[in-house]
Amino acid sequence: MSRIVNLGAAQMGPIAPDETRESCVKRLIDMIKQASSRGCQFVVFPELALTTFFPRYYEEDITKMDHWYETEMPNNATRPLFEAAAEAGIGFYLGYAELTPEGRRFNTAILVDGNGKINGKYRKVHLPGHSEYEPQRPFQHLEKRYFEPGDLGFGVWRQNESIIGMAICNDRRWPETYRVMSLKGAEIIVLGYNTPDLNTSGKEQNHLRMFHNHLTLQSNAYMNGCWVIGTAKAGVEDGCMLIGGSCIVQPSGEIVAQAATLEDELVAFAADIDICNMPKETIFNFARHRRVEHYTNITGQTGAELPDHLKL
Ligand code: CDT
Repeated sequence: MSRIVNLGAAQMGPIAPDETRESCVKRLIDMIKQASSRGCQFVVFPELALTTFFPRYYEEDITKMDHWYETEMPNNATRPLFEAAAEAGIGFYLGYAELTPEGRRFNTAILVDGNGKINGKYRKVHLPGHSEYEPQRPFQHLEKRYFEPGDLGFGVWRQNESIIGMAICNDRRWPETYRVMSLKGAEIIVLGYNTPDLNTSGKEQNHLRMFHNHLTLQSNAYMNGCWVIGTAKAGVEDGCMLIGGSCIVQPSGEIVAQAATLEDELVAFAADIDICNMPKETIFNFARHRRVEHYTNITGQTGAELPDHLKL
């Protein structure tokens, strides 16, 4: 059997701090049009795709950052994206900063179906960085200041004849992220990212940043028998270099499509979702092989702890 879904990773180049939502949305719509001409049915945009990566800026009074957040979705600025995607029959993943009516702040992604309806919402669980100003850093990474940890868990949704799960950026470095969704039947796990590279040259210099990016996506695709899409915001954004390397990974762990630039760029692949079945029924047949009695540390503790017999 084969169940083909045409997938796209729609990488964005940098977003300047003064770039408007309308301008970002226009860039996203341009990529939806490309996706349509290439037959895509589902497209993944980056984390915080409507603004610059504002957690690099310190502000004492958090409410002075409110203009970076969306208070409703869709809103006047983003509605044209929903309409353009619906017209093309394309579903999408979109990352943005969410400010709730109660004043709660989350790093959020939504799953929108091919009719322009929000089908699912995810709020980033693993928030990297710090909450106070750290003068030794060339760039701040204040996600712990501007967001609370997500409160929705790792959901999965039926869309495009597949089961899709969402994560955001740093979540991709944690195997629990993928395993929880896989245990809920995920076949495609999608995420956007903003990953700084510590130079400002406009070139990716620390090869480990890219190696670890792909290592996490590829190894977890393999170990969970699922498709994984990772989509970057890339290039030099307000002086801060962000890695690219957006890609689509098949359940073997191999990359089947990868961005070549650090700019707005769509990569696409006709994915057979049924190839998830082979690993899920054999080597990674969870029901047959997992031994949960030996996994209690994973949910019972956060930090590493020596077992009693090794404590001095
Ligand atoms: N956006 C995001 O989660 N970025 C992190 C970088 C953390 S470096 C302080 C990442 O894991 O790519």
